[in-house]
Amino acid sequence: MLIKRPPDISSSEITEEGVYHQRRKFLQQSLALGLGAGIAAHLPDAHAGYGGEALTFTTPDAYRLNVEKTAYKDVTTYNNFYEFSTSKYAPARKAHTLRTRPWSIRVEGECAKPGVVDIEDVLKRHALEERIYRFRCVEGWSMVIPWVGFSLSEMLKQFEPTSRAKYVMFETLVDPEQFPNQKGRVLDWPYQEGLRIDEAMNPLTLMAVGLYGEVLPNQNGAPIRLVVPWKYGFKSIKSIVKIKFVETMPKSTWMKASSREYGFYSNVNPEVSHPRWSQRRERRIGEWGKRDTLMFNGYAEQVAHLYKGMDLQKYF
Ligand SMILES: Nc1nc2c(c(=O)[nH]1)N[C@H]1C(S)=C(S)[C@@H](COP(=O)(O)O)O[C@H]1N2
Ligand SMILES: [Mo]
Repeated sequence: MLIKRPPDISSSEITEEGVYHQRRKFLQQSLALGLGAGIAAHLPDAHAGYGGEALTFTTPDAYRLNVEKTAYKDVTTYNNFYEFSTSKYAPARKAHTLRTRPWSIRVEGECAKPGVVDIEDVLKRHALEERIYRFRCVEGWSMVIPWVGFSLSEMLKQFEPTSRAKYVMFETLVDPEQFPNQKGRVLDWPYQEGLRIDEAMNPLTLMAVGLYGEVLPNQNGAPIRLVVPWKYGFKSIKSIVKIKFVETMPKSTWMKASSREYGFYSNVNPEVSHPRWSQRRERRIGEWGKRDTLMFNGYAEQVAHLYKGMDLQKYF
């Protein structure tokens, strides 16, 4: 069961601006409907009210990024999800064909306890946290998104990876009935991604099941997707059905599509340009100008040590 958490009344952050307007709008609409008295008790809490099922979670201070969040509407209508379309505006319209229940994830490979886990059990097992992460696409746009989820490491540990588990591979569901664009061959399905085991075990690496306090909209990768905030958006694979511990570096879908353009690491790095897009600057969706892209997308303190001594021009 997913229950709404108690109202969050931290009001000091500029990020609460949008919420304030949302609450005021709700209040005005309610008054217009003549609901009047007792309305205060029914105000949506700081993160609910977008129409999805509300989640219960805590908001650790460590992940309260004090920058303005990208509007919910932009986060949920400007999406890369090639299983639906190569157009960024189409997934929001088309994603209703994805059925997110029942849903399970097969975990296999180099681990002592492989198995199939049901999404409901995953949700019961892991306490959810809200984490506001910068999210940057290789194409040069970025967003700030309040995700809800748990550290991937918490989930992986339970399968007891062996010492041969040097990498982790992820796969998205294949079902052309639910993902109409899988009838074509724009990418080599299933969509696959990979992380080195220490990247996968870094606490920042998130298994997201929600955003803005509610379950993930289908177009954002429901029911469960990866979010790796120091890597370009395409590493954050959606609608995951398989996780495999492997000994050798897996090839991601994008490496297979163009190994010249997409490397395994894909760390956000203003110094290393993509053949078609400079990575020096980025446009935050909803803003006019461009801002400088930060090393590791602003997460250097947490992850730079993972790449110590590596030539990041070579291992891009
Ligand atoms: N299965 C799957 N996962 C995917 C993609 C995709 O096409 N299919 N696109 C990737 C890219 S390029 C980006 S930028 C992000 C977009 O996530 P968002 O729509 O939640 O912003 O998802 C990534 N994960
Ligand atoms: Mo992307």
